[in-house]
Amino acid sequence: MTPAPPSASGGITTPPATRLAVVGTAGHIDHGKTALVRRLTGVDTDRLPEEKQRGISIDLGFAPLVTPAGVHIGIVDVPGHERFVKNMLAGVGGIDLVLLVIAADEGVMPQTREHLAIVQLLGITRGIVVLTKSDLAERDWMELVKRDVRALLAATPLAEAPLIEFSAMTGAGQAELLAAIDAQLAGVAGRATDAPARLPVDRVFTVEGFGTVVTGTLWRGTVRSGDNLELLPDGHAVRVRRVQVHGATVDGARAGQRTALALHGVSKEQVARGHWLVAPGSLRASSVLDVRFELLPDYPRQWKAATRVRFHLGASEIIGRLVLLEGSGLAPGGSALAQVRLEKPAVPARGDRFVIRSYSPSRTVGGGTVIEPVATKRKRRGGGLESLAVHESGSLEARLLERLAAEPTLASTAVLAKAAGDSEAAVAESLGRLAKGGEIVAPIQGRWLALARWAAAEEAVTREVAAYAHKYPARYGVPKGELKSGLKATMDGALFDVAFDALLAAGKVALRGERVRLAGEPWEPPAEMVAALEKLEAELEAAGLAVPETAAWQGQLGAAGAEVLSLGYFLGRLVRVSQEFTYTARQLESLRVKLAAHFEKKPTLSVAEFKEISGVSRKYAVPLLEHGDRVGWTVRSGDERGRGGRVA
Ligand SMILES: Nc1nc2c(ncn2[C@@H]2O[C@H](COP(=O)(O)OP(=O)(O)OP(=O)(O)O)[C@@H](O)[C@H]2O)c(=O)[nH]1
Ligand SMILES: [Mg+2]
Repeated sequence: MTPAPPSASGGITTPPATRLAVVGTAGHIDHGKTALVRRLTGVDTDRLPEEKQRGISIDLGFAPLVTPAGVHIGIVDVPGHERFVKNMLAGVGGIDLVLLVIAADEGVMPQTREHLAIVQLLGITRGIVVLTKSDLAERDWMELVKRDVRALLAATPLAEAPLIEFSAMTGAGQAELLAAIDAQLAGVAGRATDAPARLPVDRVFTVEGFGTVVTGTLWRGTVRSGDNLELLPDGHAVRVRRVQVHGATVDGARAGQRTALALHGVSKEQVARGHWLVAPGSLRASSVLDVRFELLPDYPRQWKAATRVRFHLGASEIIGRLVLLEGSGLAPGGSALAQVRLEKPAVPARGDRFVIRSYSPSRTVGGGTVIEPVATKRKRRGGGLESLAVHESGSLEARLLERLAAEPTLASTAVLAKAAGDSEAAVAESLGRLAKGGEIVAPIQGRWLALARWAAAEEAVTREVAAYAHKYPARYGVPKGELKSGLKATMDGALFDVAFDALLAAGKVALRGERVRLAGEPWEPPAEMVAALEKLEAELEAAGLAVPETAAWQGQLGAAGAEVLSLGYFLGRLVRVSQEFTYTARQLESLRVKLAAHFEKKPTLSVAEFKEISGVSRKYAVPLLEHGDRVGWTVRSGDERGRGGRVA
């Protein structure tokens, strides 16, 4: 990225008709990958001083190329040294086509095999074998090497890949190679430019006047200057200050382009290779993933059930454990459902391909596909694998149904789309079909629920209400808050609320005060409790309005008395006027009548007048007046009170 003032911006987004592709090199050290790229593009991708000095590539290099057919290509040149396979992995993730470079004078070598394995594990199916340094090979030898290569590729998706003889020295084979690239790319489908943006960061640096700049291959979507993006896994909000594609400032970049983005909102220190820039909210960081793991056929022994590994996804390398969910081990060449548990979060999406390398020594041993990007820790052979199998290969509808059945609460279309790794439109359509088929409940407040969950929730609420009535026959029913918190383990608050409201609306439960009872089950307070309540009322009334403080007598009631008290409150026969005082409803009613009479004569009421009317001291007058304000007998203004609406 060459520094340029913002005014130099104003380049245009690559026209939609322009075909784009990312092409990567692969192959053993010193086999001529960088020389090939230089021959095709004129760009020397070995830019580090150490690379120049040692004559090898260490990190990724990038160069643009427009093919004879007009495809705009970003070439990613990778290092071949076995110590830098991790750098190779950081660049090869998003490529459409691989150039497997094999020096004709040396033939197939260890990193030829390892890079080929990686390409295969990442699901890259388009490739060209470039037999380079053809100027150094005799014809017979060349034929031998070709036979070797064919044997190597036989069981791979590259079995039919063209073999092109090439020399970076003489330029021989260049036209054939370019033609082969065009032929291979002819079948490449354009990437989803309308999907949420996703870019694995493979380089970070600063440019004077523009601050932090990151580069990467835009895997999907579009990025324009001014866009807000999210930097994951840390979750920083950033804004794009400037977009460049191959050194030229443009208004926007689209999927399939090598992209450099100048960012607002993060320092260089906050970004590293392996991070991701994504459309805000489109992906989540996750340390536990359910996957299909494939072990390479040349792995020397049985794979152990839980093994420390290096997990490579996008440009990230994260240490973790690969735990088989089925079987006690895995034979070379086999595959199994497995769980990846990472020491730091990755940013996976459903369907992503990843590579697994052994922890030490680092060696490519396998890879696989992400099934559940955000998973919870599972027990080995702990069951639930049928569900995982549905998520692996079921239809979108089957997967949505499976997810809703496991979802303890209502889920929005957006959340389900994210989990399914599909577009919201497609997910909404499938959900609509499921609802029509009666398999899920039509959306409640825009959120969905499996029918089984819904039935279970209603059943649980009903059961709890009945159990409470059975346990406490003297009480009308369970307080709603207690019911909700008692069911917390089975359903969250949102689900409880909708299930409860539905039961209420359907007339299956009745609500009186804050207590809930099954509808149609008559309730009468037991006669002995009513008698005890009457006695308590009589005691309170005996004191006139100067009742004893509640705390003074409440403690002496005992368990049965406490029940009577709460029955009195529930029936409204006792009223807690303040923290200190409880009155009977009859006492308050006669007070209300007196107040009504007062207001017939005078529109206002002072504390002194109230004391006179009620015959109590200030200690009682104040809480009684405040009670009057609350229930609408009086309306307070300053020290005076006017007539409330409920005193007539
Ligand atoms: N004679 C001849 N020499 C070549 C050719 N291509 C590359 N070389 C030489 O081979 C050496 C290695 O070439 P590079 O292009 O650096 O090899 P590389 O594959 O990029 O190596 P790494 O990136 O370190 O894996 C250099 O000295 C090149 O000049 C070729 O076609 N003919
Ligand atoms: Mg090189």
